[in-house]
Amino acid sequence: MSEDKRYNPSEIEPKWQRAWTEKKLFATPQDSDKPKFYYLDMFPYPSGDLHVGHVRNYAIGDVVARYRTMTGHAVLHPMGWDAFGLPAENAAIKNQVHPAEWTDMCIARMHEQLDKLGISFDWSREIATCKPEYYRWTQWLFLQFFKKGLAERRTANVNWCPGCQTVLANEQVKDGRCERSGDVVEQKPLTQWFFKITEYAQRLLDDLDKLEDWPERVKTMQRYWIGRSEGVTFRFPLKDRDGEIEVFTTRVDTVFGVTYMTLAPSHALVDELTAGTEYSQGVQEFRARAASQKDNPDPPKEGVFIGAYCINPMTGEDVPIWIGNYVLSEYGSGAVMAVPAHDERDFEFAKKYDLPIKWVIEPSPPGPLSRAAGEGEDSNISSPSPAQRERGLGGEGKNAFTEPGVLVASDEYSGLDSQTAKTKIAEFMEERGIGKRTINYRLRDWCLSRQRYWGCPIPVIYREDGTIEAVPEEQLPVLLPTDVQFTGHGNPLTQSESFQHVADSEGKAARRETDTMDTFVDSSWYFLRFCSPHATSTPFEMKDVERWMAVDQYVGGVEHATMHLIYARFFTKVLFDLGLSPVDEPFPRLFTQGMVTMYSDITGKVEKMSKSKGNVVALDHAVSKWGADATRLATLFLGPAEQDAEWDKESDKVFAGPFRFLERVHRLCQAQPFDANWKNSIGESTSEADKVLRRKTHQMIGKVGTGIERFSMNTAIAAMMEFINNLQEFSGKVSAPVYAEAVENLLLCLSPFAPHLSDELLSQIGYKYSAYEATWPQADAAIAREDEITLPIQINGKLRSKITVAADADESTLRAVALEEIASHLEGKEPRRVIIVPGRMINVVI
Ligand code: ANZ
Repeated sequence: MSEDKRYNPSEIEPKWQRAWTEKKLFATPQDSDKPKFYYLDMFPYPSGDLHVGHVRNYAIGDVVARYRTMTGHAVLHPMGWDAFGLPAENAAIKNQVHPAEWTDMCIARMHEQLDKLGISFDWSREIATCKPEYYRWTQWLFLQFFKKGLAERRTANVNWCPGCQTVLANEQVKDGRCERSGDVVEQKPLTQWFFKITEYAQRLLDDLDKLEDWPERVKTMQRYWIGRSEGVTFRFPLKDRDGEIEVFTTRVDTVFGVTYMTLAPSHALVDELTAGTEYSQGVQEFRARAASQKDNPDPPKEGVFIGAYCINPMTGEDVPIWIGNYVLSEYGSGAVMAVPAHDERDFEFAKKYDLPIKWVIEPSPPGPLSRAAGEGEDSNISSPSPAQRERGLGGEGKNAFTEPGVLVASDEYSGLDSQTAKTKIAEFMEERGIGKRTINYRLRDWCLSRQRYWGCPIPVIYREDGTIEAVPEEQLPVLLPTDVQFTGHGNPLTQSESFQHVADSEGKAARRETDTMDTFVDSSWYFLRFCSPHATSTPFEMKDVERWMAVDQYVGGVEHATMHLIYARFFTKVLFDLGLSPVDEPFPRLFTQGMVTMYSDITGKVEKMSKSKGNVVALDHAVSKWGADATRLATLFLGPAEQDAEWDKESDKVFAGPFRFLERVHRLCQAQPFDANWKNSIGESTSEADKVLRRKTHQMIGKVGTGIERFSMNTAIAAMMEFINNLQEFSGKVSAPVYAEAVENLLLCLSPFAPHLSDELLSQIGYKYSAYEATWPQADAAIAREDEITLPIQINGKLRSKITVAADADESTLRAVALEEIASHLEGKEPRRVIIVPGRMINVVI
């Protein structure tokens, strides 16, 4: 073969990329009658350099988008940038370059790299959340929430770095210290903005059932995050003073076993109850200690007595009040009626501080139901073990008994089962007006304000009297000022005079809000903006969102299972209620792809590919050495897309196979002269070789299509790799039309994976257009059907032999042929059983 006929991606690829761009090939079809398909990758933060881990994500998306286009869909496949956020601001502090400039640089870099990969993005729809034309509408949407009462200001504790004089995000706190300055981080109450997502908790939970095409584990994570629990809220009056403590409990049946009360350290009553007492000092010390453990998800349970008592409304008993580090200030009412006999946390706490433990629930005696179940696994609950009896009687158990059971030592409720007692006690409390049944959610309102520069300014002002005024819509966007310094101290926006000093609607001096929004706000509506990226009088136009929403396939990392995917669902529901969105669920079909990992010399472990771990194979390097097509293929061939995949440390090994495969495609597609007229003459092909190659061709088409639809890109590629062996085997042995059918279909099937090479070779066989404009080939089932199949024969589960039979052979034929084949193993005996798994195998039991 002459030199110039070698596969040379560096020549082919830029040529086709130019051709596609010139032709605007990937422009979204606007007024097409075709069914729409909106494919969306979670848009990235523009961090600058892409590596092969990123390539995998975009390559998966590109395969699906190209495939859907070829199967007759009008595809929307946009790309944009989640461009506000901390890294740009940190870069500004470090390098004294404005975050906007820095971000633009990174975006340009990443755009260029994605172009080198030949991804079919419609770049005319590119958006960046940090641009005024985008954040103007983020502000507008905030105002709609504000007007609906869904955005409000209240006090909340934030991470405060005394050194930097600034609020830190959780991810900036490492082991209780500021990641940048190393100062110990404090908890400081500050006024913050919240979106009232808790008002949507029940709908967010219920509608998970509608999302049939979501991975079950993502739904489970959302259910847990929302965390619905049913219980009773009621009050313990304070002893010897006015006031009461409200508690939320899911186990009101244990109320006769309360032996102390535990408040969150920051509970509003704590200061009031300890002011001026000897306990005040201890409380302060305890709070400081608890704050320093904030990052420990499961610190040892600790607390202090605060010198006050309340009264159990059901027993009239005095209950000592403690504060404890395991009580969350933000859940329920921030107070727990402690029942150490029946709650593990309370038990651990009571043991530590020698507090009384009172047993009020005993395991149920075996009832008719549990007897019917016989030796079921629940038997230890229904029939008490000696240890459980001992607990029930003497309270000497080593653990809490946390199951429901039968009440003891509970006045007139003794003898009732937990469920009945819960209802009766709740009814009693409701009648007396001391409590009521409530539903609680773990989900918290979304704190959206950040004391940072590089985010979307919150469009409100404060009048002199402290009241809030929304910035009039026609004055949007509230632009980020440029007269600021990035020193790392405080929020730069508070230094800008021009930004802060404004006039209110009456012309009086007012002050502008200097908080900006959490970047999750920006990413909660970008999928709508992609439908109308250039709208200037609305965030997006109804006709466009009606055309494109919902997203037909959303793809991203499972790390977004909760925050982003809950916030975006919440936003969509609010917009639906406001009449702004035609759908109330944005992403009916979700796929979570795995990460690419690689051994890191720095940590000595296999880790997610990342610059900081020094285990990165850069996209630029990969493309310049192996070409875009081989790079795409290499990342897709790593394994099932939903699973993490390890990149070999000897990186060239990963590329070599896919590259050789493409070389063979390049060579073999030119091995026989191409018969451009094959469709008309193929019916005449009759030779055995013709028949076999045609069958392989149609089998390959089928496998590639199903592979793509199941996100099983590696099996689709494997099918083509296998097919190239067939092509080699049959080249020169089959008729021209059959070879042409094989070549043309291989190139079309390959085109979503290796679009440059496919278009190059298709052009050589006379295509005047791109594979992207062609129709996806149809697998003909009749041609694909095997004449004969080979079945393994097992004897007692061990592989012993194989038979080749007609593909449609019936069971009795299979049985006869199989038994004859293994006659020597049978030694004249009749087999006990013959199990035939059609099309798969035969198992003989002897
Ligand atoms: C008494 C009790 C007795 C409880 C018992 C449990 C078992 P979920 O299911 O997560 O909603 N609790 C209430 N508020 C709390 C807070 N702010 N921080 C920590 N724990 C809190 O849990 C509800 C249970 O968690 C409540 O029921 C309360 O303890 C505790 F044998 O009340 B329970």
